[in-house]
Amino acid sequence: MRVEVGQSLLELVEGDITQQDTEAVVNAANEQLRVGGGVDGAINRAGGPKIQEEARKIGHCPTGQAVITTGGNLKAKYVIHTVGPIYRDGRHGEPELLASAYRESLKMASARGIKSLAFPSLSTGVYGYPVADAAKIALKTVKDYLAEHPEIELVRFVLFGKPTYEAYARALEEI
Ligand code: AR6
Repeated sequence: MRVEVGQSLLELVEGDITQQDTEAVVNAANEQLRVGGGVDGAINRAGGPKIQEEARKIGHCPTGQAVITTGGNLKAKYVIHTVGPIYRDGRHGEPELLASAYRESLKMASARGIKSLAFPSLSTGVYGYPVADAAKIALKTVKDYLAEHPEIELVRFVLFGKPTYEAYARALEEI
């Protein structure tokens, strides 16, 4: 599924974030920037130790912020590491922090002249954010950003498994 937003493209695909040929891929990291499971584990396995070496030097990333490292052996030249919120009940700033994680990743891309990037579904794995809610926030935040930032040509959401893909497809129709 793909839609045009201003001069940019917003794409939804079902697949594996480590296989993307966008200039950057976004990692669903933790504040300590220590290798975990899910997307983080997959990116570090596929990209090799250089990613973690650079991440360790950076050391920390607050929830809702983003940092950048090499893409190591990935096709993507860069990994943008962002930290989504751990979901409690949705009343502890989770929606704002999730939107911020997407926005700060996009701002990092703009600042580095990166024209294409791939996002996973931040916070909806280990961090427990309900997918239907997270999808709306993710897509709205990216759409709003692209409408004002034509320098980003492509944002691709890479959704793991059919249920997640379908949740995003529904959310894109709703917003
Ligand atoms: N490609 C695309 N999506 C994937 C992949 C993949 N290879 N693998 C899993 N997903 P998660 P979070 C999906 O847990 O909730 C780590 O331990 C997954 O099915 O990766 O933000 C970090 O170190 C789910 O839909 O991220 C943190 O401690 C989505 O990606 C913590 O998990 C996000 O799941 C972050 O948790």
